[in-house]
Amino acid sequence: MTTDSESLRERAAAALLAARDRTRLLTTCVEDPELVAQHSPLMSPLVWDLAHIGNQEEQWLLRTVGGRDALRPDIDSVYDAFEHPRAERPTLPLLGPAEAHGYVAEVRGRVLDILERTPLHGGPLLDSGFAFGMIAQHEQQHDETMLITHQLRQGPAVLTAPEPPAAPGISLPSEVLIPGGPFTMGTSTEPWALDNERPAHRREVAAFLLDTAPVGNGAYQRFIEDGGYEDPRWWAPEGWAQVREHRLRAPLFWRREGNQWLRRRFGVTEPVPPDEPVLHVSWYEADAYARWAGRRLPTEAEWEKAARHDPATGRAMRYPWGDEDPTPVHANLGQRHLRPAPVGSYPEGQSPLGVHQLIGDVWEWTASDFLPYPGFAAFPYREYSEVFFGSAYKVLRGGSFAVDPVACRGTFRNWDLPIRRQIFAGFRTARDAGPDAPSTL
Ligand code: AVJ
Ligand code: FE
Repeated sequence: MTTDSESLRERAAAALLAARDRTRLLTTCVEDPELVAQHSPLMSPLVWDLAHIGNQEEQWLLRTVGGRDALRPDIDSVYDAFEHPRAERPTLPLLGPAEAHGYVAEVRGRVLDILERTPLHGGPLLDSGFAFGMIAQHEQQHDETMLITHQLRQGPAVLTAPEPPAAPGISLPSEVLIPGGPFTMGTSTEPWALDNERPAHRREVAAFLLDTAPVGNGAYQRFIEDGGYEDPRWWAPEGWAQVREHRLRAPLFWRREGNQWLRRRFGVTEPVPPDEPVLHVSWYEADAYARWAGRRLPTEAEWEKAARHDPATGRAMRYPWGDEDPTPVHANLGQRHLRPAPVGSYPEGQSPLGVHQLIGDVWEWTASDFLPYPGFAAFPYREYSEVFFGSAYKVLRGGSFAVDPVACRGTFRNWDLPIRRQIFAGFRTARDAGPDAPSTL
């Protein structure tokens, strides 16, 4: 990556523009009443996300980086995610759709002017245009959140996208051996990496076997058909309690009709495709499936070693395929498609050891709690990551079809509560390799 300041500026401007194009799509494809409505108590009204995107941009880029006077300090509190849980956001004095669109456009106009005039060095917020990259990632993360809201929304389809590529008809081995030995986890050099991805540090990982691809719907159906949701042996106690309380028997959005499973996907009901990674399962469902299969979820360190460690050089790469930014041949990212791609669809995205689809398609639940790396320092604000550290949240890795490349890399960490099912999450499983397995180094 070049660090020439004009190209950094172009990169920042392009990232902001791409995020805004997507935000506009997600907030103009429905009528105004649908923007203001709350489609699920788990989500904000779309119009809250829209103005929250602008408010974060105002706070960080206009006020902090640009040193300009505040534009709408009166609305900071309404769009503070910590002051107001999602369920209560519809009752707040929100900007209406037209006002919210006008507000984000006004902020953006000033921010592009600031980007032109600001040196992209001289401190951690400015270096390599970090603050601009952080805000582009923030907007893209809310775009994914808004896409989840669209998936929860009732009514006919409003979003369309081309189908993902068909998988080449080659059969893959079911699992891949990842040799034991140390690797470098996290990063101290990726310019737009967020605080929780830092710093780079060595980790010892024992040899293990990892599924070549995420668990597919067909395999998950065998768990269901084998009585997986009726047998407490497979479930963590809290997971079993959730199964009982909500009478769970399949992933969210699935419905049984006769002897077929159907699912609703962005307003369309269709048969569940067996070769596609399973989606909309909680951490508890992933954990139960793995136990039923005689396996376990990979730890976060195992996942990252599989995704980044190059056994030929001993070096940690940015992505499974190398250091090159993702392109459409590498991974299903960026909402180009409105679904995960069949297993085996991205041979060019595989890791040196032959693990497929680590990046894109579905977020992958890991066994790990969301914890800071040794040497972690909150930056630029504690509420991005630090306040979430602890045992309440589980880490997800790899990004989904709904994640933009700007917010996806081998080091990127996402987290959520283990009960959550509306997010675009699936999983893959692992097992220990045992004492005779090979080791690097
Ligand atoms: C990293 C996806 C868990 O959406 O809650 C958005 C990202 N942080 N605004 C979230 C985020 C502040 C965050 N996740
Ligand atoms: Fe936010």
